[in-house]
Parts: sequence; C-alpha cells; structure tokens
Amino acid sequence: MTDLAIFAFATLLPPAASTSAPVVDFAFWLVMIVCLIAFILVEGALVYFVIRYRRKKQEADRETPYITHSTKLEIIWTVIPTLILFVLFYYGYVAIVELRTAPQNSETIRVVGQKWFWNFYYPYCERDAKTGQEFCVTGNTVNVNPEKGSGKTQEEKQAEQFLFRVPKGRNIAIQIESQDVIHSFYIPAFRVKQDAVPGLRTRLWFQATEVGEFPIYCTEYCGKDHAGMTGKVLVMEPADYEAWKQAELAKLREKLATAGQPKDESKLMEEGKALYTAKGCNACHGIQGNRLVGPPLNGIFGKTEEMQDGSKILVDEGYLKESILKPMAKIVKGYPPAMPPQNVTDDEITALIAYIKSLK
Ligand code: HEC
Ligand SMILES: [Cu+2]
Repeated sequence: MTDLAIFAFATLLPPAASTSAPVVDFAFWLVMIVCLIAFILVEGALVYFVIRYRRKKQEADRETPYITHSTKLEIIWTVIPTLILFVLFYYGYVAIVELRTAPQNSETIRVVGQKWFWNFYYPYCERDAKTGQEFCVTGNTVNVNPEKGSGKTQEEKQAEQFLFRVPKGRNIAIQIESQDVIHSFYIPAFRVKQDAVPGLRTRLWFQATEVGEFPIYCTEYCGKDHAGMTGKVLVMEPADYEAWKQAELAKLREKLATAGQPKDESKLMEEGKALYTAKGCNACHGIQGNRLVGPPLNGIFGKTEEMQDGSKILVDEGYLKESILKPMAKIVKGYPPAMPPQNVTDDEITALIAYIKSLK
C-alpha cells in the first residue's frame, strides 16, 4: 500500500532532467503536502462534527447556542495559516528567481514558434566571403510530429534530423519569439515553460543534467494543429554536441562554397522537396490538390489565379517568390491571409520554386 502510494506520487511529475527541477519540484511538493494536510484536517473535522452533533432519533430539538466570536480561536486560525503562506511564498519565490535568472555564462539559442512547429537558431554561423551575409545552424521540429506524414519507414531517421539539440551540463538561455500567434514553449522534464508572443522577446534558461530525449510541447492553444506542435529535445554529451556542431558548420561552409553556382533542375528540385518539409510548408499546403490552411501548390505554375481583390494573376516565378517572401502582398481568393513571411534565402527560394514547378 505505501509502495503504491509512493509510486503514484513519484509518477505525478515527469522525469527531472535540469538543475532547476529540484527547486521547482520542492515548491510543488511543499504546496501539495500542505494542501493535503489542510484538506484532511478540514474534511476530517467536517465529518467528525456531522456525526458527533447529529440529531439522534428520539431526541427533541435543541436550540443552537448563540456564539458571537472567540478572539483566541480567530487569532490562531489567522496567524498559523499566514505563517504557512509566508513559507509557501518564500519557496515559490526562490523557485521563480531560479527560473528567471539565466547565469552570465549562458549560451543563447533563439526559438521561434510558428503554426505549427518550433524553429531553432543556434549561434553557430559562417560568413559568406563574397556577400558578407551570415548563415547560421538552424533546425526545427516539423517532422517529429508523426501526423505530418514523414512516413513510418524513415521516421526515426528523419526525426533525428529534427531534434532540438543541447549539450548536457551547460547553461542554455532561450530567446523565444513567435512568427504568428501566441504559442508557449514547454519542456516538462526541464520544468520550464514560457509564452512565445508575436512582437515580443521572452526568455527562459536551463541546464540539462541527463543525456536523452525529452518531449517539447506547445502549451498555448494556437489553432488547428496545436496538438501536433510537439518536438523533442536531445540532450547530448558535450563532446558529441561539439562534434555535431562542427559537422553542421562544415555543411554550412560547403553550402556557401557552392552558393550562386548554377545547378541543374533535378538537383534543385530535390533540394526544394527537402526544404518543403524542413521549412514547414507542408503544414499548410497540400500537393495533391487538397485544401489545407493554404491552397494546394501542385499544378499552379503557369495558371492564372484570382486574388481576393478580384484581379487575375499569372503564376510565374516572380509571383511565387513574392508569395513566399511577402505573403500579404497578394492574397489568393477564398483563403485567409494566414501565411507568415518565410525565413528563406534566395537559393532556397530558387529550389522551392523548382519543386513547386515540378508538382503536377
Ligand atoms: C501557416 C500556414 C502557412 C505556411 C507555414 C506556409 N504557407 Fe504559403 N500560404 C498560406 C496561405 C493561407 C496562403 C493563401 C493566402 C495568401 O495568398 O497569402 C498561402 C499562399 C501561398 C502561395 C500562393 C499560392 C497560390 O495559389 O497562389 C505560395 C506559392 C505559398 N503560399 C508558398 C509557401 C511556401 C513555399 C511555404 C514554405 C516555405 C509556405 N507557403 C508556408 C499559408 C501558409
Ligand atoms: Cu503553438
């Protein structure tokens, strides 16, 4: 019985995998236990009095004694709960200060929420010697969501690629933004949670203490696929993390070295296809004539389309580029102006356009 009770209590909380977890859990259990004791005392007294002072069958009615107050009792039941509340406040305060103050030596990673996935921008960048433009290591959670149709066969392989990676034992500060509506970034195992608000930068920090994969959730209702806005954080040993980082930087350098060089159409198409999922276009655009949040993108190239204001527009490369970079410039008739501006480079747009052209 006690084993069962301990098990039930222990599983109330998710695994604890950050340095903040003990502080938060302590505050949680303190409140929980104080409430439990208060509950038992109050309900116990209630049940006791109901039984003790019930009217017995043969008894005649008795008048209720007229009691106005008891100063002694009132002082006791004011002072004791006040003291208990001060204790709760103190431990709550300790926890909130811990959660709110990122240590000085934290490394900052940007997290941007959008319908319906999280983007990660790591501070590991390479500069293009020709243009001076900077490119940084990025990632997102698009394909971690099984409903996004990543396909069971390659799922695990692909999911690998879409993890949010962090090193164990280092202080990580997260700067949170949103591209569209309010989301909320939540990693239960780290005991951290913070709203992502459009137009505002919010933050949180953590230091992971366990290597492994832990779930990420969006915990602010944000529309149709809110429930699917999940992901995974992968905590790595610092050495593995460093190796991954170097490999990503090498990939960036390679991309920069080949940027601007003409590529053949089929290579571009392949790249565009990968970007289509990696950038989350698939969350809103079907490719088999199916209406999602946005219009299907197959077969649109070369067609004439009607816009909301009644004008007719030929879908060519210029229009596609504008639709991706400035979605609000022209709104397709029958659809909401719900597409956020996309964070894509010129090369990526060229690839995406090649892919859209290939969709019949
Ligand atoms: C949050 C949902 C959402 C995401 C994500 C999204 N779009 Fe859209 N998109 C829309 C909606 C809604 C429209 C229709 C309204 C409009 O014209 O802006 C649209 C319109 C378009 C159009 C014009 C279509 C037409 O028939 O004329 C193109 C092209 C397009 N999106 C490409 C993309 C690409 C490429 C991506 C990924 C990099 C993407 N979109 C990501 C919602 C989205
Ligand atoms: Cu969300």
